[in-house]
Amino acid sequence: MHNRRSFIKSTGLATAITAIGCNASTQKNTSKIQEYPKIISTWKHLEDNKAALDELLSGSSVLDAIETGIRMAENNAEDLSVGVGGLPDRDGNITLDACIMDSAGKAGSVSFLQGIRHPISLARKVMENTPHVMLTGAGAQQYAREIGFPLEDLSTVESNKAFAEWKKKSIYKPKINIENHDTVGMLAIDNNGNLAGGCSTSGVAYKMHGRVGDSPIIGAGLFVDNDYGAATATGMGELVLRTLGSFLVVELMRQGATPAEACKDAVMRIVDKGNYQDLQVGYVAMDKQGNTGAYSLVSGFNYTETTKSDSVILDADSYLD
Ligand code: SD4
Repeated sequence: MHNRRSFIKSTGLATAITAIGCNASTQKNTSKIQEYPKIISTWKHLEDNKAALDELLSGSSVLDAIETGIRMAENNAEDLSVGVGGLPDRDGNITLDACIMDSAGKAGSVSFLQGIRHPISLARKVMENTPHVMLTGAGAQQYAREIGFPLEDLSTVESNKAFAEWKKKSIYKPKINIENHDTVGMLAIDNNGNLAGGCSTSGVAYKMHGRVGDSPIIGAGLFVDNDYGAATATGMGELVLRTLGSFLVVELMRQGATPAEACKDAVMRIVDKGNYQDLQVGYVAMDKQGNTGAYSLVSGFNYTETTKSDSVILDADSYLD
């Protein structure tokens, strides 16, 4: 299980896919300069990472790169846990959560948002154009409408079909490696070593109406401290919320842990508290030098790392097989 990595060919990337010679679990948090710029994201987001990297390479800011990459994931109707085509709650409503953080430590977030295609962009507007960090529900939608975001039906044939199928039995037992994954948490570092991050999701499928997970909560689904590093989470949000996981990962890096060690320690914090049976949580992290790492509760979590020379999907080490 340990040190397992898989390299999956990207059809969407012009760059050749090659194995990089470092291992997430053995990277050291040293001053070694990694290849800049770099994008890392939860799950298989090759094309979204590439969009983010291209944005950076065109001269845009690291925050623009994050917004661009995540907007691409939100637009992808085949991704059943982000944006358009996201799986609904148990009443059939698609409700979206997202947050964003920049290099200056500013943060913006929206939660329990309906009918808005790009929650990440709205989170950025909250961060940049309001005195607040977080808007939720009808208020978030009202703000989106006021600043010109269109109201849209985000359901698709696929998401409606999946919901109709689920309603036949209405059993709520989230299986995150199987039906609820693809939530995008993305971290980026630019040529100057500046970090930014974002996270966007439709949340756990068939949740209670009004349920909000970790993804829009600063410190839970995402945390960026430009002096030390950044982290983002995926999986069963309740476990991440109870341990303020992404803040914990960054704090552990601040205390000297490598990204991989910090992700592992944050997962072990969940294990120590118990009540994690049959649930998944995965963390990815990047330090100020661009070193990266990941760890998950259960095997099956993978993440995507993209530089100018490589784009690879990596299997995270895990506590349970
Ligand atoms: C949530 N953390 O709403 C999200 C779900 C997720 O991949 O990450 N799915 O709890």
